[in-house]
Amino acid sequence: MQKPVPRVAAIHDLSGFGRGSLTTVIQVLATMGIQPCPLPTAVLSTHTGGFEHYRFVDLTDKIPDFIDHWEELEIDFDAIYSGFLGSKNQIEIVIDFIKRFKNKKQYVIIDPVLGDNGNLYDIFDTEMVDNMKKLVKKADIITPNLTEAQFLLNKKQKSIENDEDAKMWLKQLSSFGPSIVVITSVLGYNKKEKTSVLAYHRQDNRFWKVDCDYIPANFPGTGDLFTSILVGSILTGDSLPMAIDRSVQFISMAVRATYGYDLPEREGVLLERVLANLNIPITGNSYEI
Ligand code: PXL
Repeated sequence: MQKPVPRVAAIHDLSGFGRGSLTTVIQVLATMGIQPCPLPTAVLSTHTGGFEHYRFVDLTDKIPDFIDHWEELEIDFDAIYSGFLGSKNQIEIVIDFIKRFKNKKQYVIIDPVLGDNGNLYDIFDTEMVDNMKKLVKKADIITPNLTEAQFLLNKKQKSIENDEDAKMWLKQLSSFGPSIVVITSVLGYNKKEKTSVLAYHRQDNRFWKVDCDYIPANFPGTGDLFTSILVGSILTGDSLPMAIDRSVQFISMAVRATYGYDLPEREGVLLERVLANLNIPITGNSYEI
């Protein structure tokens, strides 16, 4: 019997305060009618973006035993979804997880979290980029931001300025393995006051672009929000451009709902205020390029 509720193995850290990683993944997937099965890679008091002295328990040594238990139970997943991973060992654990739980009707979604705004996060170096490339090869869908795409492709060029560039970057990332590539946070493509999301679906050989208004704010956790909504939308039957539209429209609404308050950006967007809007009808805003 087909499962009444799709099931996702969510391999991310759990950061108690600040919104992002598992707190975001669980809320988004559950609201979209999907069962999130968290496999926490680490537990932190807060995320690392803007908080000092955060407390951190690394669960790398414990995860294999948890995975063994899931295998004993013969749990099958409709998607395997990983995000922030703290070390080479954690990347290897995800690769092993995919090998053991992979089935034909399933999506493997990897958000290759490495950096933002042109830089790698402080805790990462170029060796981590090389390790992430190995994981990306195992994915069906990847969602790097512009910075991550640049590092994965080892590009000197810092942005994507036209359709020709966009198609080249997307195809090059897809040639690593994933049949769907989505690049987020592309600034200055065509119009200065917009940011764009670019996407490629290899089987259909189609390219997509979605623009959204640029808001001068930098809330951590919006990358997790974007990919979680994309996973939820695709698993509930949206096409790729509609899934991207849903993510982009929801995030702009969440940012707008937050921006008017004088709150520290490091606490993330007011997700709980807008969560119920995840399932409202959306307007198509994507263009084929
Ligand atoms: O949102 C990505 C992310 C996830 N987990 C932790 C982080 C970050 C980004 O900074 O610090 C712990």
